[in-house]
Amino acid sequence: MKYRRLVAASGVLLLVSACQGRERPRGSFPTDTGASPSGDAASSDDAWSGPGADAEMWGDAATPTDDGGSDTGTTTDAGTSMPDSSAPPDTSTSPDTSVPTCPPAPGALAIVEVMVASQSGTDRGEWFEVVNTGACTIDLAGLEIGSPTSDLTPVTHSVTAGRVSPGGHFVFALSGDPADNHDLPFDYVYGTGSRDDVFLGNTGDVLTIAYGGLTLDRIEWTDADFVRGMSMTFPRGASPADNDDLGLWCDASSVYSTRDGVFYGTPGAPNDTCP
Ligand SMILES: [Ca+2]
Repeated sequence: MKYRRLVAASGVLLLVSACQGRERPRGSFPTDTGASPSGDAASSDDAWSGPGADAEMWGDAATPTDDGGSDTGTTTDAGTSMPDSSAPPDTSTSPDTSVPTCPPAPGALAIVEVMVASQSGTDRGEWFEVVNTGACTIDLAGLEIGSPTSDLTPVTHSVTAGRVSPGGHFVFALSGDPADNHDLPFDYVYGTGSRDDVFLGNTGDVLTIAYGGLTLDRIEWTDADFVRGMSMTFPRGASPADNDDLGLWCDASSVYSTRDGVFYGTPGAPNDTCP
């Protein structure tokens, strides 16, 4: 399916609070009632909602396991193509701290894959992937992941550590537990296991990555824009600068896990192509 209603944009001022000042609603945690991985899109929101507020820091949840980058990527800016399958695989297992880094910057980091809902019920199998489209290894510390609750309360997580080399893919996971994320290969965990986590809403939501108050990329979807168990995928070979072109996105076709279901996507690897 195409994602004509998705929105990706850069260069937009992010109007969300820093983690220290964040307030979260307390309330219900709706149960998903949507379709199976082979069926229709999800029909309910898994984001928390309700009145009240509770501030909580997020940094302790970060568990980087891999720098996720590839030192062999060939892209140099957002206007070039994503790495394709002919590129050498990402074999990095730990950050090389001797490599000079750049901070996240507009045009150098793009959201290219999003698993809004991996399954029905309480779902902690959500994840998303970014690609470094610049020429410099990016130090992801300080990157802010943002997604509001269903009542539009801002929720952010400030990334504590992580590096992604030029052309490299980097996977942010809600959960680092293989039983929750279906054996997902990931680079960083942004969830804490609490209801205050950043959740990707199933009835429609927005995901942003920002740095220094500037939004670097933004993806918006509705319940009609994804299939449960399949990531929304920006196709390999297309320019991330074109991820505003909603017709270019599609459902992933590669299977990355069969643990407790069948899950489609290419976490940490070049994306599938689209029909
Ligand atoms: Ca991928």
